[in-house]
Amino acid sequence: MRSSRVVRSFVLASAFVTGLAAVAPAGASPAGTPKPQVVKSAGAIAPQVDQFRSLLGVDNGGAPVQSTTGRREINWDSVPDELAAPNALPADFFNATTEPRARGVVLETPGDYVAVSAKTGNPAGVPVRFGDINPSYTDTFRAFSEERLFSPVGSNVVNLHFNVPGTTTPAVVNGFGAVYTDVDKKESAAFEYFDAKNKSLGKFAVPVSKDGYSFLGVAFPSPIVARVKIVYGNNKLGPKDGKKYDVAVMDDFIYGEPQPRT
Ligand SMILES: [Ca+2]
Ligand SMILES: [Ca+2]
Repeated sequence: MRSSRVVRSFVLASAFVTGLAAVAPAGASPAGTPKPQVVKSAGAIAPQVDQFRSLLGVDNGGAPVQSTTGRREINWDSVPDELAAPNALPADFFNATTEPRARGVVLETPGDYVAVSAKTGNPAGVPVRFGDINPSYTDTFRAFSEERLFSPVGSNVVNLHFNVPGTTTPAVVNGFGAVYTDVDKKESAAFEYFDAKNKSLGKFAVPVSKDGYSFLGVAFPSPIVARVKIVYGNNKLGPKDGKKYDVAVMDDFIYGEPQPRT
């Protein structure tokens, strides 16, 4: 049960969020789940991305240092060419023990592997924005931060697990949000949040933005998220984006500071 003080804080925070941007009521949380704040936007998403950053707190960077507050981010742009498309990105690339890769994230897919897209001027001449998988993607997808994007290959699902940065100690976070590019169909892209007992905390659809950007961020009142199941469009990368298939990929990930599970 929430105290009245906590409820009041939440109402005030919700008003703050509503005053700035498009905010949807969660709606999708199972009964008994702490009610999250949902920040989402399509098109010109930069204000909502910054709003979600503010909700989570200061950027703690990529050092193997524990903090009880703040957030971490991954924008994929510093991944070296040899670990970018057409090659796999190691699932634990951002769970290293040293700075700047100690960000407490492990990325698993039921498909073949996870990948970041190639960068302009790469020595092997690999097309940018996953044009190596389908040439049309270079035109279809847009980068929000610098040009590397992220996607699973061989599946349209990624399971994101959190560790205490720099360690293999399982962790929980108070929120996760991310940028998508080219979500064409309603509810074809979504995040589902799970607690440490693998109980769903709710599933939230990413807003549609054809040929553009979408942002969805969900922040819970305390660190309870152990896993986020991310669904990318309604098909894995490969077919041309069109009436039948909606392929979508992601750019920046923003999440609460991973905390040891209690
Ligand atoms: Ca990027
Ligand atoms: Ca699409």
